[in-house]
Formats: sequence, C-alpha cells, structure tokens
Amino acid sequence: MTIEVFGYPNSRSTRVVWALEEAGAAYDYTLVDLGRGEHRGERFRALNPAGKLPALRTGDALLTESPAICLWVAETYPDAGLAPTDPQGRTELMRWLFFIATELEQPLWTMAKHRFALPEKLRVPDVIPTARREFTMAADLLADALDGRDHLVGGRFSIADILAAHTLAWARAAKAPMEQPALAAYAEHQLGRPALARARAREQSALESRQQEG
Ligand SMILES: N[C@@H](CCC(=O)N[C@@H](CS)C(=O)NCC(=O)O)C(=O)O
Repeated sequence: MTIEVFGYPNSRSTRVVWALEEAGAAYDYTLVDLGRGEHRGERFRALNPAGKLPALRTGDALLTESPAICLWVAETYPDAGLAPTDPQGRTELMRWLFFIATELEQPLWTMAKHRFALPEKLRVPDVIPTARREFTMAADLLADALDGRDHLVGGRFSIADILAAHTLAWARAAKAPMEQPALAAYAEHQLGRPALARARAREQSALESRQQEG
C-alpha cells in the first residue's frame, strides 16, 4: 500500500505524520508550501478542492480532516494500538476526537483568524475575548478529565492524545490561557514522544529541501 501525505511543518498535518510514525508506517511526504500559497494552486486543488492540509492519498482514495485521517491510520495499523476496539472505548475515543475538533480547537482558530489569518477587513477583534473564554472552558473540562491520568482513553496512548497534545501545543504557542497544572504536565509528557520528534524532523527536512531547490 502506498501512502502519500500532503503537509507543511507546524500545521495540522503534524498530527497525521505523528500517527504514522507511532504506527511505524512507511509513507511519502509531499510538501505543500502554505507560505507560498501552494494549497490554493490548481495542482493541489485538483486533489483537495478545499485547499486545506493535511490530506492523505492511498490508492484512489484521498482522505482529509486530521482526526479522520488519524483514525484511518489507527484502523489500518491495528497492531500499533492507537485506538481502542471495544464499543465503549471507541465511543470514548470519538467523544474526545469530536470534543477536540469542535470545542478545544475552534476557539483557538477563531482567535488566530481574527488576529492575523483573515484579510484585515474581515477581522473582528471584539470576538477574541469570547473565544479566549470558550477555550478556557474547554481546557478546564479537559484538565478535569486528565487529573491523575496520563492518557485520555482506555488507560493507554491513542490518537486522542495526539490530537489533544497537538492542540495544546498550538494553544501554548498562541499564548492562550492554560493555567491548569494537569494540562501542562500532560502536554509535556505527550509532546516528548520520539515519534513526534521524528514527525517534526520529516516535515522540516521536506521544507528545507524545498528551500534549497529555490
Ligand atoms: N478541520 C481541518 C482543518 C484543516 C486546515 O484548516 N488546515 C490548515 C493548515 S493547519 C490549512 O490548510 N489552511 C489553509 C487555508 O485555510 O487556506 C483538519 O483538521 O484537517
């Protein structure tokens, strides 16, 4: 099976590359240079009309949406144990994947859009305090769930931890309020995994190769 990931360093593609590294999967990595707007170009849009990263191509299928792609990795490499298989564990896993995508990540994205990502005339700085408050509420809930636990689901590392830790790293970089001690300890622990270091190195080296090509 050939796997091709389309990504860019420090974007949501890191989640997918991290999951593939945890699974010990072989994959090709294609850099889509967000800085140069390649995601909006005809070539990438022919593959993913949404013009967003990450995307993963395998055979004839093109997969998008980072939580869904991570789930595909977990199910394609079951021996890696990246997702529970029992009904209750799967429901818990889905609960956290949806929670992270809709409750934890969205306020961060709203802050980013209204600080710098949207064209200036579309930014509404007044929404930022509300988004900060929403992020704090979601982070409190996550911190309560993690109090005294190293992992979100099933007492072991799973793709829920990949999504949560990656989002917390984003929150830290965005200086979002994150005062809950349980979150800092959890993020530190997950972000120190060797598979994440390999994922970051792979994405960074693709960017450097591209920069050398000019
Ligand atoms: N919900 C999507 C979000 C994808 C997304 O917004 N990706 C960003 C990079 S982290 C992107 O490609 N942005 C380009 C744009 O919106 O023009 C996912 O989780 O995969």
